Amino acid sequence: MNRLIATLALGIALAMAAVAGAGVAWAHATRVATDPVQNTELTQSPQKVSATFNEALQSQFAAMTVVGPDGNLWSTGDPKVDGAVVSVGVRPLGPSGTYTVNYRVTSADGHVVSGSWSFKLTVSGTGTPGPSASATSQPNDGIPVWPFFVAASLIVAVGAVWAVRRQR
Ligand SMILES: [Cu+2]
Repeated sequence: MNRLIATLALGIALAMAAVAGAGVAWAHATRVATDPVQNTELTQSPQKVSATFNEALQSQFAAMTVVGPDGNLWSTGDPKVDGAVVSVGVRPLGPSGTYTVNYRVTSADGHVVSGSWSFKLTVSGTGTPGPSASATSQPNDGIPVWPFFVAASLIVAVGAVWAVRRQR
């Protein structure tokens, strides 16, 4: 009886691990393009930045920020989702250097997709920044959930093996 329970537990653990793993690899939205293109060198501020995905995004819960070389926020307003494109407005930029766009969006399948890319401003602008980015939470600070599923599955599997051994 104990062996049956242990086998069942092991089966469930493996199934959970498979589902968690598959969820990562399956059909959530992948980024196919950005504007500006990654590592582009610009002499002028873009009016907005955008990322295009391979499928329509959910319009809720989108986050997108632009953080400058000074550590300040240079994005302005709320991010906008339009089909497969998420964008946010950009202030007139300030110091030359690397600006990083961080985003977090929700796929049609419910999975949260986050990431970032950077572009360079080669000529300093005269814009004034928003608040310090460290004072606000950045979109891709989010911790992916699936490692916890895998960890939980492993714990169950180890417990199952232990239960089987104990019987001998
Ligand atoms: Cu997905």
